[in-house]
Amino acid sequence: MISTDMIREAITQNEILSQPRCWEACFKALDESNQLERAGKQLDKDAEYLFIGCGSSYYISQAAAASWEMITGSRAWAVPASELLLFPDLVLSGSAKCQPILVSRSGHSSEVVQAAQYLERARKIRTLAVSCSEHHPLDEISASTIYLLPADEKSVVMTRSFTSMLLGLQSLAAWFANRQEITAGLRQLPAGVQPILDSVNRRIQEFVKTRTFADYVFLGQGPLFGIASEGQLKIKEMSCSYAQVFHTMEFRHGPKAIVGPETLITFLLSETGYAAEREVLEEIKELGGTTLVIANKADAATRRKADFLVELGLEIPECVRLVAYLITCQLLGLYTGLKKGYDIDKPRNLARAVILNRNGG
Ligand code: F1P
Repeated sequence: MISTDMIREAITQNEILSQPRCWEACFKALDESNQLERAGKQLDKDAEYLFIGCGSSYYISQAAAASWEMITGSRAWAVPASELLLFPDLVLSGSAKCQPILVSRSGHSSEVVQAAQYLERARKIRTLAVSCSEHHPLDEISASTIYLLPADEKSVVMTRSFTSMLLGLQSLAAWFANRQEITAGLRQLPAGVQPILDSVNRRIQEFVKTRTFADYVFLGQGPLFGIASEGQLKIKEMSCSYAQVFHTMEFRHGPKAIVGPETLITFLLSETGYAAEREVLEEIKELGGTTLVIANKADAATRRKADFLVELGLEIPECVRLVAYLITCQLLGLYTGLKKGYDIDKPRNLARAVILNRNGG
């Protein structure tokens, strides 16, 4: 059971709950340091944007690439650093000028550092890095780095560093494309998300206390697929539970075979694909699955099919709402891990960064 001692001591919990304040501090630091303008001036309107990372930072890259394309109209895609290292021609096949953006909380992950070395030295391609710390191998190699220092964290698993680096990249896209309504929307997030965080933090503890699941599925489409991917990773990292991610509509094509009351299916419903994604929700509920639904606005049909509903109600552009969807997934992972008696601050088998020795072991 969740003992008050364990909750009081979990650094990771405090860092999850600190996010709105942390985002405020990151926006202030970006403004005062003029980093967006300095980095933005180096970017090329005709380039294609390749986002690269590992683990949670790869999932940031997925959500950032989708956001970048929605905000700037420039082609953008994401790959894990290993894919660039092992199949460089597959990744860099396009003819257009490629602008790589490397994402790493620590700046020490060997695969990301090797990817920067390969791009800068072997391919003579200038890279931009994004990190929550300074003075590390990645910022020594990359042509320039955007720092989100207020978002650095003690926890092993990435929480506020994830949301803050994604907001930093969305802010850069908005600056680069001169989309002031996006910048305005981003700056409304801290105040808009705080009450959601407070209510979900209370409600989800009760939900986790009263329910036990054998496995977890996270579903999302478009820019929400990267967020759903991070959701499944948080459950794995913080509670050592079995979790999977799919595009919502893909879940029908076979994976729905696993549905039962002991399976918790988390739907990150988009606005763009709402009607089609809700039909999957209705079908999965008919099959007897337990459903957790996060949506900006929920209609009566969705309310009827949700065992746990989070309605964000944020009056800001869709692609700016991504981080608000992730909070619930982070808290679900935290309280499920505490319920199973895990020390969230020392997740099993994990370190803050994956550092490989010379021969890659
Ligand atoms: C990336 C990462 C984390 C993961 C674990 C190991 O680190 O894969 O996403 O949770 O902590 O490191 P980084 O390159 O962003 O520092």
